[in-house]
Amino acid sequence: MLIRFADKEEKMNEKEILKYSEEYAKKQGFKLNKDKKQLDYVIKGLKKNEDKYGERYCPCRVITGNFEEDRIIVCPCIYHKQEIKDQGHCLCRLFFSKQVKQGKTKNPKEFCAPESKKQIPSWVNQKLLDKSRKDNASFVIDRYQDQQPQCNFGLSGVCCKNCNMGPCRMTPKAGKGVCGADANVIASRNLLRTISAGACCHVEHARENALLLWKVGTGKTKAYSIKDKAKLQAFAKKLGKKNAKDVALEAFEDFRRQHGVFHKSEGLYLNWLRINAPKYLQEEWKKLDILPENADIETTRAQHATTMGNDADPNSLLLQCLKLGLVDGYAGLMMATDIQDILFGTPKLIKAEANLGTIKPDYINLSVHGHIPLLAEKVLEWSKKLEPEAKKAGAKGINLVGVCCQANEMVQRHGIAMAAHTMQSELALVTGAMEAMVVDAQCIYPSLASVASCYHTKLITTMVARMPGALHIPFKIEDADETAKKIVRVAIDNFKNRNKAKVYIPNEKMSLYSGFSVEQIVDALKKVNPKDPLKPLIDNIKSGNIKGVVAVIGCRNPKLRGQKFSETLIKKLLKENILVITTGCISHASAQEGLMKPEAVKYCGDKLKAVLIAIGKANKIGVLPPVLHMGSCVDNSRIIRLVSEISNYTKIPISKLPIAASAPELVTEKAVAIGTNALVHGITVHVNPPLWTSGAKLVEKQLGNLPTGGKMFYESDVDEAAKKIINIINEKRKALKLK
Ligand code: BF8
Repeated sequence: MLIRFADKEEKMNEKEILKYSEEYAKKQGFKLNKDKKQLDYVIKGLKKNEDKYGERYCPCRVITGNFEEDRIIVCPCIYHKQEIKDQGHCLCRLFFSKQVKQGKTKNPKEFCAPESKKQIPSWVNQKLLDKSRKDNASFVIDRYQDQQPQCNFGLSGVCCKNCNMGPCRMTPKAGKGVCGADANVIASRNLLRTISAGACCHVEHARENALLLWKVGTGKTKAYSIKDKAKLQAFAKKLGKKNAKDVALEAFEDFRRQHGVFHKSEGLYLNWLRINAPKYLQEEWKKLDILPENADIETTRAQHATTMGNDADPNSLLLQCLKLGLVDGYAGLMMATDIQDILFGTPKLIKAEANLGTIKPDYINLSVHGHIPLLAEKVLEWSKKLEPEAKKAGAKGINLVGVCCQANEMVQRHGIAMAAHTMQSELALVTGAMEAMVVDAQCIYPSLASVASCYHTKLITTMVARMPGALHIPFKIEDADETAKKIVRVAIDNFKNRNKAKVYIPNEKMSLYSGFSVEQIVDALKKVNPKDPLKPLIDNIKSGNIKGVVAVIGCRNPKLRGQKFSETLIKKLLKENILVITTGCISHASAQEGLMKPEAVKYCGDKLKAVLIAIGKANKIGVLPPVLHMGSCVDNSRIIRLVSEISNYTKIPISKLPIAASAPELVTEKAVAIGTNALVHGITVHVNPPLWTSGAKLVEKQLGNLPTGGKMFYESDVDEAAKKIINIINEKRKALKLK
């Protein structure tokens, strides 16, 4: 029997609701939220729901309109006691545990379902947002608001539609799905599917690169060449091969090895893992039986295992998650990065600019958005070659800019401006000054075609991306030059259609340094110690001048709304003398905040500041930026390579090093796969907003203490997140007997 907030049928006014809440809290040994603003927000929400639905439904949860389904969320809802036990307060923050010290005041709309479209992230230019609404251009923040409140079963990970007896969702009344799967089975199956989907994106990316390397190596294309011959030779040596073609064939081996049928004598698992991962970890993974046979077979097995009636053991499913983390890390991320470096050059220190202000009023603006740089590299080449045509069309030239991870790829090798992260991709079109946007794969909002139609912009899809209303130009390696030329000409021809009255480019841009590949970091350290470059880094970590290293990576998430969560977290870490490395959309966020330029040293503690000045001086750039840009999301492999090198050098396992990772605004399945890759290496990973596991306690517990030493934790309060990460670093230092 549910406890009803009020046993009487008559309606209550806000004062009465508050009084009932107080009495209930007292009776249960809870306390009410001491933040009057937050409290008032929830009380008003309860009253509003009572007026609208006849019941005081929890204002932060989804209401279906069917009382039989919704009765569990009549305040105080079925979840509140467990939530208070787990996190010190209920979801709406109406009731708190007496033991919990209430943290810093939050805007109530940060935790409760928002109703207002007025509240926008701090990084959104208000004028541009107003313009998007005036122009009827759809925008991610508005769509997010329209989705509120989001489904609570989905949020807690306890719904399943893997078969047509469902969809099923776990409730106190029905703790098992029709097939008998419980919350832990459902959540771990869902998680494995998520990681597998994310890994597929990176594996496809790596495969495209391997195909290009093979075509270059066999002379099937003249459009591309090998830019980093030394890196190719190094990989050829590691693989016992001599040339690009054979290196590519070894890469392909990682997509088809089948024990007893297709495998070479040198190993039964991924070549890219065998030649790159620390040996002690390969032994540990072997014992856990999670070494992947080949990328395709493991993703197929994950699909198979998670269908109804196969693997129903959460522990077994979580081990498969770790295996898929290895697939993602080696047959995806690392292979993609390595081959890109071989083909397009290994990044070196380079200066550039970020944010929407890099779109230029008098130029033909062309943006490359997506992830796989094969076509973008060619578009860059042709945008330079066709400059005279652009001038003939009346423009000052062609301004090529990058969006999302394609920006990270193009900035680290060529200094191309990072105009927008994924959540700003629509705003780049709302400027009214974008002649064309070419998209290839991943993180491309399906809304872009409709936004482009509000302006003169041509949206061009290639590779896997497709959208009704977009111009689709297929990409083939053999036709890369023709395709790129065609795309640049679409942009040039479209310049005449720009409506000047519809142009608004925000005056927001920031300088940054990029290009911190592991090779560049080692080169910079060589200026300090030419014979033993890693030594100065290790010595500074040992002495505490650098207290630790934290990778702050991943996406921008509309759930974070008004907060500058990532930027604040980074500043808090820098203050504690923790060096920050970054990739993905958080690189855009860091750059826009000015954290990837030398002046950001002002946010650092004195010890870290001194190290950055010393390395900067030795490299003649004054001061090294405190947030090192290591590239796109596939370049998270550079982070793994860096920590592996530190581990090999110090002979300390990665799980014991004073390092951590944070995905403070995680969005995509890819990001979950990347996080799993960090976990399988023994790294502690902070995730926010929480993934869909809160309804599956066993899964959450296991993720917090994995057999690889990796630990995942959620924290949505930025002060607490910083505190917890700093504690992790301090504990690891203590265990190593470092000051
Ligand atoms: O792959 S950080 S929103 S762009 S998934 Fe996507 Fe997330 Fe951005 Fe790069 Ni990574």
